[in-house]
Amino acid sequence: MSEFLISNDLITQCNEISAKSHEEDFEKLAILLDRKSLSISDLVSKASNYNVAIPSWGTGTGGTRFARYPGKGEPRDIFDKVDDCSVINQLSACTPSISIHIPWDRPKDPNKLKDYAQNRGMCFDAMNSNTFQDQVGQKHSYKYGSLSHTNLDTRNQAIELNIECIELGKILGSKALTVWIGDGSNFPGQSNFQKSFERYLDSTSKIYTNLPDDWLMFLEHKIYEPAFYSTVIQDWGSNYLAATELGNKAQCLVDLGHHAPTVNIEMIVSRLIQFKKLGGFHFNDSKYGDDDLDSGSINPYQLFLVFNELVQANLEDHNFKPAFMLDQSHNITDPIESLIISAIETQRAFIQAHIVDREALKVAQVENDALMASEILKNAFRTDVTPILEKARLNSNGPIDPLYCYRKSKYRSIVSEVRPIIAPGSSGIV
Ligand code: PSV
Ligand code: MN
Repeated sequence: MSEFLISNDLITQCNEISAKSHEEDFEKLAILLDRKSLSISDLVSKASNYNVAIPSWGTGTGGTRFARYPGKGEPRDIFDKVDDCSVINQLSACTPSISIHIPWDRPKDPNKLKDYAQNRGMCFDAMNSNTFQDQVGQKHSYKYGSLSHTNLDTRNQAIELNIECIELGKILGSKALTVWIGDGSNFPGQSNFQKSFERYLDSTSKIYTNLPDDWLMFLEHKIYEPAFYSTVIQDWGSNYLAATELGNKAQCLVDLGHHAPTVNIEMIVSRLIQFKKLGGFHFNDSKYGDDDLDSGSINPYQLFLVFNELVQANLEDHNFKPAFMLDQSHNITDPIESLIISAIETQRAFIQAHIVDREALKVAQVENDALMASEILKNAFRTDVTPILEKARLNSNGPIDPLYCYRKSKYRSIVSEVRPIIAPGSSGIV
């Protein structure tokens, strides 16, 4: 039995308040979906099977390049982060796994961490290696790069950290390594594009050799930041080339914030799916750059269009199951609230994508009926699937209204009594 941190009695009490309106809304939606020959209970079970991983680093206040304003009761270590993630999972009922970052979350005793997480009903998702920041006492600096650095010793140090992530992940039960590097240049001429890509491929192939057979290696591209002129894995094209060079276990990971503002991300998703190289996602939202805002908070239609591609691909090939993760920075909200709502927003887009009338869409496409095709998509997007998400949570002993229940629990003030206030002043994460 998992030891949850929000009492079941509180969830039951909260649910009593909204039970009647939930049932009424559910009935109404069932009728509406039935008219479209869709079964609401099928959609509820799809929502129940939906999972998105929580980034351990998202549980603390993120901050910007300029400042970080720590919140009350911030997690002190990976164990507190596991606690917060378990609250997110208990209240969203769709986030049972944690993606951790090394060395930020390096456990002294990985077996103890695994048991602790299991006890909270959590498991470990992809491991992440941080070679974009120097740590105290580190021998070689990553100021001028890591896996693509001109110096062999620096590259080897970065390779070693990735191998350490794999070894730790094996104990924790993880099955994937996500590699994102900050390597790049700030000035034209500063680096030789071709040679730095060659060095990156050489380093990643050494990591790849250490990957267990049942693991995947996710490569994450990013257009800029911290490098502002060029990055080594700048775009999905470079990512695809690298993943293809490495082999089948290497897959591309799409972080929604890592593209130029006007790029058609859903089309990139489709291309990578077509060539069997889409391995995973980092969901977030943005208006200008890698803003790391809450998923679905700025452009929910784009999120839906991405899921439209994912769901279509999964209907065509049931084995297609990319890894879903959130990757956000919470600067002005309680990270637990943001992560609950964001997880649910991705689940919402997933269910809305299942409402798309695929047969009608096919006909509209063949007949070049552009307006009808667009209406079919908008029709699904406009459908309020909230009662389906509520029912999926209810079926897992979760709350109908997670935000209300979280605030009623006073979890943040309770933990802030034992978690000391962190001094402000530093800048935030990348
Ligand atoms: C980089 O911006 C990134 O998206 C990568 O996934 C990192 O691992 C994460 O953010 C945390 O900084
Ligand atoms: Mn990311």
